[in-house]
Amino acid sequence: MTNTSLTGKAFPEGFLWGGATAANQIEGKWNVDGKGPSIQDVMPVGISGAPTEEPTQDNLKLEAIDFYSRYAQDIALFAEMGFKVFRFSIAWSRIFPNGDETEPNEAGLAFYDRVLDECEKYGIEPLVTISHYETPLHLAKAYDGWTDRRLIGFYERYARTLFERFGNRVTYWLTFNEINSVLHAPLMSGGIWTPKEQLSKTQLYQAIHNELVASASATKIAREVAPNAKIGCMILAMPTYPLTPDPDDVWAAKLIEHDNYAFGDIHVRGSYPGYYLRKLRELGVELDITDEDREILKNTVDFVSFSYYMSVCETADPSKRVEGRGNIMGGVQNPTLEVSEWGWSIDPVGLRVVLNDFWERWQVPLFIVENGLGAMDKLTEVDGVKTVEDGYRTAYLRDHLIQVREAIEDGVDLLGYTWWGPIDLVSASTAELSKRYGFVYVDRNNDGSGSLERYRKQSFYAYKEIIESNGASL
Ligand code: BGP
Repeated sequence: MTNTSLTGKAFPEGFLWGGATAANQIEGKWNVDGKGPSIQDVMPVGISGAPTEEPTQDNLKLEAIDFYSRYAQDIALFAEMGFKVFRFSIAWSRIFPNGDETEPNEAGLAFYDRVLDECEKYGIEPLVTISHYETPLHLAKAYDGWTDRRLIGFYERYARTLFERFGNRVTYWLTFNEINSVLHAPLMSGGIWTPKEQLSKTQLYQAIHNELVASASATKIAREVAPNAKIGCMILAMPTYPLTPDPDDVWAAKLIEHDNYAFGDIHVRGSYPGYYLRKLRELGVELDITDEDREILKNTVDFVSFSYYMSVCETADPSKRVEGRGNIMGGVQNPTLEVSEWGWSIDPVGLRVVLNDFWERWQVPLFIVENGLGAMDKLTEVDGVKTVEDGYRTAYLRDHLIQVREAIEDGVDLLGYTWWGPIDLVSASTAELSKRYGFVYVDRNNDGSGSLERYRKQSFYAYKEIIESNGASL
């Protein structure tokens, strides 16, 4: 059901419209200017297969879309669409190539100064993710990633370096991308080298604890060295509906929601909720939590950000389970929804549900920092100009934004919306280029061929118009 009564209503003044990316999916130049390898450089098939020992040429992320060389041109395209905000991540291994050094790599820092120069040129607000699935490879191999609490110290040094260097230029920061995804993708999300099947629950939940402490510690450091910074956590949001009205299905769905809510609860409230402690007890997990950890966790966030692509269902009845495909965590297929070419359910109303749930639960400003449609695009020519006729992408964008406007009308305090990814990039879960999200087409293919030229798709003009009217044209 779409409430059309809001047609023509603009979004709040100052609403931050823009797009979101991650270093490993756009930058390329994986070993240039002192950058060390990250886990992504050995994940040629994303999370759909095992990592390689060393970076291999078939890994599209090594060159990605070469944003490292073309950032000025790309940011100019974002400015042309009218972006107010650009979300990008800093590659940890550009700043600390191995992750455990004591001195940062100046050439890495200088690159992000150049990116910020371009943003400032157009009055685009940067939104910086400190860690987006890019743990330095050395930390994964030598420490088993976040299972080792020494990573807290390495991350603190990295975060402090960023706040000191960029704190006067960047207001909005996210500590970890989709922090809850570590439950499902321990290597990509937690830099954990031990294969998922061999990882014990204690190792996994200790890694989560270590990340949560590191996140809160970054907030504490920011308060000291960059007092104007606003720090947010970032959650993979995937509302879980009961498959049927059977109360057992309702409770099964609630348990999945708890798994994800826990990360927001801890970031916003500063301590572990009762349902989470119960889960740890039932799993027989005893965590190493110090008194100092408990104090650090009290450094709570200024806002909650999240990605939203889809919803799922859950059932307590194994005979009714039909597994759907989806963004990292998947779930039971919702029989009422259409799916994308990659099998992800398309559910604009689910975005309104998430916005209302999160707002009611946490009462801190929210930020939609990812939402988008991955599709097979066909480059074509209209009036002699190369473009993509991607009405399906514009429809997805509009349908979701209409629900966002409804949620704002419901009273949700929302800072902004960044589309994932405004320019074609390498996908995270499958490491391919044919899964295109962009308003800008990049001529590069799964086999690595292509000129890297950029072309405006038709959705480019649609988003431009939406931004220009501050949403009133929806
Ligand atoms: C999120 C990640 C992104 C991004 C997006 C789309 O989980 O934060 O990095 O890639 O999903 O997923 P994919 O690239 O697998 O299509």
